[in-house]
Amino acid sequence: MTIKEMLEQISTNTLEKIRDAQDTGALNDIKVAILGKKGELTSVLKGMKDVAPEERPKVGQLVNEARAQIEAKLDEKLKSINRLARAEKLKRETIDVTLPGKRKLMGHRHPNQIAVEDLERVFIGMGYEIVSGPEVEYDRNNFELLNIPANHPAKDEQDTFYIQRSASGESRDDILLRTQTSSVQARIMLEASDPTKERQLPIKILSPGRVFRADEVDATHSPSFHQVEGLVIDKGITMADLKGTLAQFAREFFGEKTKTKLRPHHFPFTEPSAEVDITCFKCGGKGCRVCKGSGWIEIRGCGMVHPHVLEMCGIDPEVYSGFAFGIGLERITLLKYEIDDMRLLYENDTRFLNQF
Ligand code: 2NL
Repeated sequence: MTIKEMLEQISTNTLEKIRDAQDTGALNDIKVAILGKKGELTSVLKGMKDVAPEERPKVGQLVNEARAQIEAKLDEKLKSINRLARAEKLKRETIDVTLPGKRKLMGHRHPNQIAVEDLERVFIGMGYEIVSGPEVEYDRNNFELLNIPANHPAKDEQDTFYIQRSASGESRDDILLRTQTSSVQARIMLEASDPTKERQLPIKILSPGRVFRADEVDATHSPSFHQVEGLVIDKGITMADLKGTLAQFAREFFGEKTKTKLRPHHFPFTEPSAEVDITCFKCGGKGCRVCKGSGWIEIRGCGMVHPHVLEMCGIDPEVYSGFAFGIGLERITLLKYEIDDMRLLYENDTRFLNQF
């Protein structure tokens, strides 16, 4: 066989193989077998030494032509394989944009959360700082510093959850679940009266948070509920500041026409103390179901911080005075949404929760 015939045969065979190749792997095998270092075409070139010198340029040209033709066909086939693969991939990934979408279930704020954020917004507007503290507290922060003495009924085990550290065999009665967020206020007062601490007087804080009482569950009680307490301490704070603050809060939270009244009361941590009533936001004071016919709604207690409390927290009552107030969050939520059973707030029945 002449070199020319050999070249023709290699070309014909190779082009056939290229045509039949199914994937890029097969194409690569062909490339190596023909054009590679030990490939068929390469070995033809190596046989050039046996060709007559005057024939060599002609044969060389034929080899180069065959090579160029094979390379071109390889390239063309590679492109067509890739084109096909791409078309198939696109077909697999087709999205039918006319299909109906899957509705995502969205969560939303719990009515208690809506109420606490509304409350916070009003007090932030009046310059208050929102603070928090631990739910597990020392007796000292929860009771002692707030003028609630050892024999006070609130400290009874029937009312307060005590934490027993029995793992070490040790039993102590000075760690408890806080019964009021005043424990946070006590911590802040201690901090502000310590000259080594960054926080100093005056104080203007709001402490929303979870509190605990050993109560049986019913329509108005739960062993765990939420309180929002406020505390302001500065030079020259009076009962007028307290009344003005609560009146402004009531107008912003319950409506512009809401009136506020203070009724004398007693708390161990304030002197004087009062309970806060507002005109019913539902009937405006005429008497209805929400206010049980009285025209007034009690929204909880307040007072001037007891001088003894200030003193125990390191603040001189001769220089500073302050007021404090406490609001039961659930009570506000129930009133605002006219819900008549507190248990609904904790049962997480979505038929109830979805209404807010
Ligand atoms: C209520 C209403 C109240 C306070 C909380 C308070 C906090 C400090 C000092 C003095 Cl640090 N008072 N908080 C005052 C009055 C009422 O909560 O009905 N509590 C049983």
